[in-house]
Amino acid sequence: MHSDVFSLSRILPFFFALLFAATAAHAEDGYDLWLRYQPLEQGGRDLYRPQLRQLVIPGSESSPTLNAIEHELVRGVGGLLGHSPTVDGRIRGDGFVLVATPQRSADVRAAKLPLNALGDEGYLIRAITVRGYRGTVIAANSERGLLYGGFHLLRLLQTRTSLDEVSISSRPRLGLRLLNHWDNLDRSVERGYAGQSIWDWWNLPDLLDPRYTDYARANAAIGINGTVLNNVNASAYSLTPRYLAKAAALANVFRPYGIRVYLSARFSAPVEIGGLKTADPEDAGVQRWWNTKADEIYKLIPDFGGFLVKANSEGQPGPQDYGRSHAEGANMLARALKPHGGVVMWRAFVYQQDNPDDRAKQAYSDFVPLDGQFDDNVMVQVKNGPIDFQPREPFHPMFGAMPETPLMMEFQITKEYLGFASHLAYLGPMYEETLRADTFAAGAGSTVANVIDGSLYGHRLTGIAGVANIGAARDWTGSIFNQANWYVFGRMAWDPRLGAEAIAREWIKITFGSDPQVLSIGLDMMMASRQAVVDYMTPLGLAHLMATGHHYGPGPWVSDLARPEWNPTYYHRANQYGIGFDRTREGSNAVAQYAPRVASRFASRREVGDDLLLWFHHLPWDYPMASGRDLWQELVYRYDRGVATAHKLQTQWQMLESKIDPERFDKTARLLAVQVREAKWWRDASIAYFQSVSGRALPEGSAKPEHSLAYYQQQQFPWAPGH
Ligand code: BDP
Repeated sequence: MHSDVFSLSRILPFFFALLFAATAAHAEDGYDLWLRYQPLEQGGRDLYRPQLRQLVIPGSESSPTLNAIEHELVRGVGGLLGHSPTVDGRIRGDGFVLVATPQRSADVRAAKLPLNALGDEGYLIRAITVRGYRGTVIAANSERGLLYGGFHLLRLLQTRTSLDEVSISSRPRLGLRLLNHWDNLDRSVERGYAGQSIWDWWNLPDLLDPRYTDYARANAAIGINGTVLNNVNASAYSLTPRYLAKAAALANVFRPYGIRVYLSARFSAPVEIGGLKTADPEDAGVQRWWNTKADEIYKLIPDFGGFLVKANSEGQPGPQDYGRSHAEGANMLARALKPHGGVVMWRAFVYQQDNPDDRAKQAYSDFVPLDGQFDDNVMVQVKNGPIDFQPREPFHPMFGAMPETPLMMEFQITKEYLGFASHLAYLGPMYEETLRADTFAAGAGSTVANVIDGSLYGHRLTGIAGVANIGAARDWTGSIFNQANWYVFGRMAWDPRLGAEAIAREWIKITFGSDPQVLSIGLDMMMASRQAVVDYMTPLGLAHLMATGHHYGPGPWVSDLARPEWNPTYYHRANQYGIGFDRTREGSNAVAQYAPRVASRFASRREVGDDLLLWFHHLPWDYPMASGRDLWQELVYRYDRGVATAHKLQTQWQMLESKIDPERFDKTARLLAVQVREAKWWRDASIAYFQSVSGRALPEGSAKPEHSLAYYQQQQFPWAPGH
């Protein structure tokens, strides 16, 4: 008897361990993002265990934020090291982690740490000796700073960075680091490819999906501090009491994680839900309506962040409907928010139906003359490039051109024009390319990053927004690799000078573990991926060649849409003689919107570089390229290269089969197969079309498109997502 019980008690732990291993393996479906906290390999655990024995977070019982930090550290350290630290009120020995502001801890005060320069979101992490005991301190001026520091500590473990002599001090370079959700109240997501909206509007505020908390954790971990809940093509209903109560419920979940809620405001809301006859910003009744609305919002959401507005753009209402300027419209809303500390983020994505000028020039033409006219709680939110989130665009000429106005960056994280959720396209290099571009607006070194971080023109308000790629899909973003785009956005929002490659390394280690082969191959794949998409969709500076409306797949032949600038043919301008959009002085002169140094580079065929060549120049098919090929051959070469890289991504991934858990490996492998198929489709359809225009023979060795041009033109995708 006794021995039976004995053996059972010996076997049981193994049984549970097995069960746990099985569920843990199954649980690798991507839900945990960068909060996986899977056990480190033995060496890592042995390394950190003595350093992470005890957690001391004074005040955690009374502060929701400190409580969240404590939970996260217990869970994170516990998962990574296989045993949780004890939670104590005071330091009892070596291996403590003290997390505190000076207000909360005499030990932090006594250490006289250099906290002044950290602002209210920065933190430091240091090795420290307190009363003879050795440990680590995370200190900050605010609890939010501690939160970011806590997540940084976990990141150190996840990336196997030593804590010996650790000395880190970090603060964000940008004030507003926001996600923009283009989510509708019916749970559809404009340009969303990862399922329905995660906001279950109907059941809010009564049901609070645990996902909301995990969303907040994931964002806080990468430093995101705000979220615009609803689509820029906004419904006025978001501002009704019923929907404000729902937004308030989300704000309550997010608050401990330092995340504020913002809303997209529909300019005509006073008419649509307020019963007014006009939304004219100069009308006293309209101003009053917005003032009252702001008071109502702040009663429900005391830390409400403000409004994001798409006005007089693609059919949205706006101040120009009443003969008023963007500044007059923005200021009216800003005045309503001002007493509460809120901001207006006014989007610059405008182009006019009746304006025959180059679309790439229109936002600049509309906004730059308004510089100096915006109230001090208005920011103008500008897309990275002058057209629309294309696989590659030059930086938007507004950056640097409005010294009096704080400009916010708007990146797209969701891949509307880069293969939806299925293609692997790591966007870090694209963000980096824009942020590091030198506008020369105030001399050399006037990078886009320096414009948006306020340093170039001394702005206090600074920010960046990313159009989210998040949906109700189990893995949040439709693929594991898409998670990296959310991740890199957050990390660059914190510090726009961080490099895409360094962030990719970090993400791979956190996501797949520390195997060197996974790291080197994964890195190679990620860093090659965006250029591959450029190559097989829009090489050499071409843009907007996607099919109409849903933007799924190629449509370079489309030329019959109502507005000229909706047609791909408007952008590539190919004919029997050549291809490209002449934006030099002889053409639309869009180059003149850039500072002279940049303008002359872009205007020069030789200096502009192959990557933006056809964005700025219309050239003959036999134009001699630097490669020795002519333009036609180079175009085909790039399409081929893109397809070849897609194949390579697939082969490289196969090499990692034994090193990645089955569920994540398999899904990624299947998506890479889609990418190969669609890359070839893009290449074949585009070449078939451009060949029909150029009349040129394919270069030797380049395969004929699989189908006729007519075949590609007939493809229809009425149910493509996101539209
Ligand atoms: C375009 C999208 C469209 C958005 C618009 C915008 O196709 O769905 O509403 O941008 O940014 O990229 O407002």
